[in-house]
Amino acid sequence: MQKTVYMPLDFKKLPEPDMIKASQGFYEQIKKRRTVRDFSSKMPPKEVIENALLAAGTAPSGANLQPWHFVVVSNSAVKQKIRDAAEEEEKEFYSGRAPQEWIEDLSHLGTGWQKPHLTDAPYLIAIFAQSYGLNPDGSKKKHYYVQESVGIATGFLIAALHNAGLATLTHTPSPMNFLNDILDRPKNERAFLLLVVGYPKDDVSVPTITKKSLGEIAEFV
Ligand code: IYR
Repeated sequence: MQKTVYMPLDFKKLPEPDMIKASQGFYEQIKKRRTVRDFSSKMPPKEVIENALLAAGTAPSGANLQPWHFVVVSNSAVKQKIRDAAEEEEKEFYSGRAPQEWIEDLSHLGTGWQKPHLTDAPYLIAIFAQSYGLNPDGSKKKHYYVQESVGIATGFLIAALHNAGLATLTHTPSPMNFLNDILDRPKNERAFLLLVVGYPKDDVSVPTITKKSLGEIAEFV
Protein backbone atom coordinates (compact mmCIF):
# COMPACT_ATOMS: atom_id res chain seq x y z
CA MET A 1 0.00 0.00 0.00
CA GLN A 2 1.24 3.48 -0.83
CA LYS A 3 0.52 6.43 1.42
CA THR A 4 -1.39 9.40 -0.08
CA VAL A 5 0.77 12.53 0.00
CA TYR A 6 -1.30 15.70 -0.33
CA MET A 7 -0.31 19.14 -1.59
CA PRO A 8 -2.25 22.38 -1.94
CA LEU A 9 -4.38 22.66 -5.10
CA ASP A 10 -3.18 25.36 -7.50
CA PHE A 11 -6.61 26.94 -8.02
CA LYS A 12 -7.84 30.50 -8.22
CA LYS A 13 -11.56 31.19 -7.99
CA LEU A 14 -12.63 33.43 -10.89
CA PRO A 15 -15.32 36.08 -10.52
CA GLU A 16 -18.51 34.79 -12.20
CA PRO A 17 -18.45 37.30 -15.09
CA ASP A 18 -14.90 36.19 -15.88
CA MET A 19 -15.99 32.54 -15.73
CA ILE A 20 -18.74 33.23 -18.22
CA LYS A 21 -16.35 35.11 -20.48
CA ALA A 22 -13.77 32.34 -20.27
CA SER A 23 -16.34 29.66 -21.08
CA GLN A 24 -17.63 31.67 -24.05
CA GLY A 25 -14.11 32.35 -25.24
CA PHE A 26 -13.17 28.68 -25.12
CA TYR A 27 -16.31 27.69 -26.99
CA GLU A 28 -15.73 30.35 -29.67
CA GLN A 29 -12.19 29.11 -30.13
CA ILE A 30 -12.80 25.35 -30.07
CA LYS A 31 -15.79 25.56 -32.40
CA LYS A 32 -13.45 26.81 -35.10
CA ARG A 33 -11.64 23.48 -35.04
CA ARG A 34 -12.36 21.57 -38.20
CA THR A 35 -10.98 18.36 -39.56
CA VAL A 36 -8.77 19.30 -42.49
CA ARG A 37 -7.75 16.96 -45.32
CA ASP A 38 -5.45 19.25 -47.28
CA PHE A 39 -2.22 19.99 -45.49
CA SER A 40 0.71 22.25 -46.33
CA SER A 41 4.10 20.61 -45.96
CA LYS A 42 5.38 23.62 -43.95
CA MET A 43 7.02 22.47 -40.73
CA PRO A 44 5.61 23.95 -37.49
CA PRO A 45 8.00 24.44 -34.57
CA LYS A 46 8.75 21.15 -32.83
CA GLU A 47 8.27 22.91 -29.51
CA VAL A 48 4.57 23.38 -30.29
CA ILE A 49 4.18 19.63 -30.77
CA GLU A 50 6.13 18.96 -27.58
CA ASN A 51 3.95 21.34 -25.56
CA ALA A 52 0.77 19.84 -27.00
CA LEU A 53 2.00 16.37 -26.01
CA LEU A 54 2.78 17.63 -22.51
CA ALA A 55 -0.80 18.97 -22.36
CA ALA A 56 -2.14 15.58 -23.52
CA GLY A 57 -0.05 13.91 -20.83
CA THR A 58 -1.88 15.87 -18.12
CA ALA A 59 -5.16 14.09 -18.92
CA PRO A 60 -6.87 12.12 -16.16
CA SER A 61 -6.46 8.35 -16.50
CA GLY A 62 -7.44 5.16 -14.71
CA ALA A 63 -5.44 5.06 -11.43
CA ASN A 64 -3.23 7.77 -13.02
CA LEU A 65 -1.37 5.04 -14.87
CA GLN A 66 -1.26 7.15 -18.07
CA PRO A 67 -1.67 4.21 -20.45
CA TRP A 68 -0.63 6.05 -23.62
CA HIS A 69 2.31 6.39 -25.91
CA PHE A 70 2.70 8.93 -28.72
CA VAL A 71 4.98 8.41 -31.70
CA VAL A 72 5.63 11.63 -33.64
CA VAL A 73 6.56 10.87 -37.23
CA SER A 74 8.17 13.49 -39.45
CA ASN A 75 10.50 11.21 -41.43
CA SER A 76 9.31 11.12 -45.07
CA ALA A 77 10.15 7.47 -45.63
CA VAL A 78 8.21 6.41 -42.54
CA LYS A 79 5.25 8.61 -43.52
CA GLN A 80 5.26 7.00 -46.97
CA LYS A 81 5.22 3.51 -45.41
CA ILE A 82 2.26 4.53 -43.23
CA ARG A 83 0.43 6.01 -46.21
CA ASP A 84 0.97 2.90 -48.33
CA ALA A 85 -0.29 0.61 -45.57
CA ALA A 86 -3.27 2.85 -44.72
CA GLU A 87 -4.31 3.20 -48.36
CA GLU A 88 -4.16 -0.55 -48.80
CA GLU A 89 -6.65 -1.01 -45.94
CA GLU A 90 -8.78 1.93 -47.03
CA LYS A 91 -9.06 0.69 -50.61
CA GLU A 92 -10.66 -2.47 -49.28
CA PHE A 93 -12.82 -0.51 -46.87
CA TYR A 94 -14.24 1.76 -49.55
CA SER A 95 -14.57 -0.92 -52.21
CA GLY A 96 -16.52 -3.53 -50.29
CA ARG A 97 -15.53 -4.08 -46.67
CA ALA A 98 -17.64 -1.21 -45.37
CA PRO A 99 -21.42 -1.68 -45.30
CA GLN A 100 -23.35 0.59 -47.69
CA GLU A 101 -24.90 2.52 -44.79
CA TRP A 102 -21.42 3.45 -43.54
CA ILE A 103 -20.31 4.62 -47.01
CA GLU A 104 -23.49 6.71 -47.25
CA ASP A 105 -22.90 8.26 -43.82
CA LEU A 106 -19.43 9.34 -44.99
CA SER A 107 -20.49 10.56 -48.42
CA HIS A 108 -21.00 14.22 -47.44
CA LEU A 109 -17.58 14.45 -45.77
CA GLY A 110 -15.39 14.06 -48.82
CA THR A 111 -13.41 11.07 -47.55
CA GLY A 112 -11.97 8.38 -49.79
CA TRP A 113 -9.27 5.73 -49.90
CA GLN A 114 -6.57 8.13 -51.04
CA LYS A 115 -4.69 9.70 -48.15
CA PRO A 116 -2.23 12.25 -49.58
CA HIS A 117 -2.28 14.09 -46.25
CA LEU A 118 -0.35 11.18 -44.71
CA THR A 119 2.71 12.22 -46.71
CA ASP A 120 1.95 15.95 -47.23
CA ALA A 121 1.49 16.86 -43.57
CA PRO A 122 4.67 17.58 -41.61
CA TYR A 123 3.73 15.43 -38.62
CA LEU A 124 1.77 12.27 -38.00
CA ILE A 125 1.19 11.45 -34.34
CA ALA A 126 0.43 7.77 -33.84
CA ILE A 127 -1.35 7.31 -30.52
CA PHE A 128 -1.01 3.94 -28.83
CA ALA A 129 -3.10 2.60 -25.95
CA GLN A 130 -1.27 0.35 -23.53
CA SER A 131 -3.69 -2.49 -22.76
CA TYR A 132 -1.39 -3.33 -19.88
CA GLY A 133 1.90 -1.98 -18.58
CA LEU A 134 5.15 -3.72 -17.85
CA ASN A 135 6.76 -3.90 -14.42
CA PRO A 136 10.54 -3.48 -14.20
CA ASP A 137 10.83 -7.30 -13.90
CA GLY A 138 8.89 -7.72 -17.16
CA SER A 139 5.65 -8.92 -15.56
CA LYS A 140 2.32 -7.42 -16.61
CA LYS A 141 0.94 -4.36 -14.82
CA LYS A 142 -2.83 -4.02 -15.01
CA HIS A 143 -4.21 -0.83 -16.61
CA TYR A 144 -7.73 0.49 -16.08
CA TYR A 145 -10.18 2.31 -18.36
CA VAL A 146 -7.60 2.35 -21.11
CA GLN A 147 -9.89 3.42 -23.98
CA GLU A 148 -11.47 6.18 -21.90
CA SER A 149 -8.09 7.45 -20.69
CA VAL A 150 -6.48 7.50 -24.12
CA GLY A 151 -9.60 9.09 -25.62
CA ILE A 152 -9.44 11.93 -23.09
CA ALA A 153 -5.71 12.46 -23.68
CA THR A 154 -6.31 12.53 -27.42
CA GLY A 155 -9.01 15.16 -26.92
CA PHE A 156 -6.58 17.26 -24.93
CA LEU A 157 -3.97 16.85 -27.67
CA ILE A 158 -6.35 17.91 -30.45
CA ALA A 159 -7.51 20.93 -28.42
CA ALA A 160 -3.91 21.91 -27.58
CA LEU A 161 -2.81 21.73 -31.21
CA HIS A 162 -5.83 23.74 -32.33
CA ASN A 163 -5.18 26.31 -29.62
CA ALA A 164 -1.61 26.66 -30.92
CA GLY A 165 -2.82 27.34 -34.46
CA LEU A 166 -2.46 23.91 -36.04
CA ALA A 167 -4.97 21.79 -37.92
CA THR A 168 -5.54 18.10 -37.30
CA LEU A 169 -7.22 15.15 -38.93
CA THR A 170 -8.22 12.17 -36.83
CA HIS A 171 -7.52 9.16 -39.01
CA THR A 172 -8.64 5.70 -37.94
CA PRO A 173 -7.62 3.20 -40.58
CA SER A 174 -9.18 -0.12 -39.79
CA PRO A 175 -7.43 -2.36 -38.95
CA MET A 176 -4.57 -0.23 -37.66
CA ASN A 177 -2.12 -2.86 -36.48
CA PHE A 178 0.27 -1.98 -39.33
CA LEU A 179 1.25 0.99 -37.15
CA ASN A 180 2.68 -1.38 -34.54
CA ASP A 181 4.85 -3.03 -37.19
CA ILE A 182 6.04 0.14 -38.92
CA LEU A 183 6.70 1.98 -35.65
CA ASP A 184 8.02 -1.07 -33.85
CA ARG A 185 5.71 -0.85 -30.85
CA PRO A 186 5.50 -3.63 -28.25
CA LYS A 187 2.70 -6.20 -27.87
CA ASN A 188 1.07 -4.41 -24.93
CA GLU A 189 0.24 -1.43 -27.16
CA ARG A 190 -2.65 -1.08 -29.59
CA ALA A 191 -2.81 1.67 -32.19
CA PHE A 192 -5.65 3.94 -31.08
CA LEU A 193 -5.64 6.73 -33.65
CA LEU A 194 -3.40 8.42 -36.18
CA LEU A 195 -3.46 12.20 -35.85
CA VAL A 196 -2.38 14.16 -38.92
CA VAL A 197 -0.95 17.52 -37.84
CA GLY A 198 0.14 20.66 -39.66
CA TYR A 199 -0.96 23.88 -41.28
CA PRO A 200 -3.89 23.72 -43.65
CA LYS A 201 -3.07 24.42 -47.31
CA ASP A 202 -3.82 28.02 -48.28
CA ASP A 203 -7.48 28.75 -48.98
CA VAL A 204 -8.58 25.26 -48.04
CA SER A 205 -12.30 24.63 -47.85
CA VAL A 206 -14.06 22.13 -45.62
CA PRO A 207 -17.47 20.45 -45.91
CA THR A 208 -20.41 22.44 -44.56
CA ILE A 209 -21.54 20.54 -41.50
CA THR A 210 -23.64 21.39 -38.47
CA LYS A 211 -23.30 20.44 -34.84
CA LYS A 212 -26.21 19.44 -32.63
CA SER A 213 -27.73 22.17 -30.46
CA LEU A 214 -27.30 22.26 -26.69
CA GLY A 215 -30.87 20.99 -26.27
CA GLU A 216 -30.08 18.02 -28.47
CA ILE A 217 -26.88 16.99 -26.73
CA ALA A 218 -27.62 17.80 -23.10
CA GLU A 219 -30.28 18.13 -20.44
CA PHE A 220 -30.29 19.54 -16.97
CA VAL A 221 -32.26 17.51 -14.43
N1 IYR B 1 -11.24 5.04 -41.82
C1 IYR B 1 -11.76 5.51 -43.09
C2 IYR B 1 -13.22 5.72 -43.07
C3 IYR B 1 -13.76 6.75 -42.16
C4 IYR B 1 -14.61 6.37 -41.14
C5 IYR B 1 -15.19 7.29 -40.35
I1 IYR B 1 -16.51 6.72 -38.93
C6 IYR B 1 -14.94 8.67 -40.53
O1 IYR B 1 -15.53 9.62 -39.72
C7 IYR B 1 -14.10 9.05 -41.57
C8 IYR B 1 -13.50 8.07 -42.37
C9 IYR B 1 -11.01 6.75 -43.57
O2 IYR B 1 -10.17 7.26 -42.81
O3 IYR B 1 -11.25 7.21 -44.67
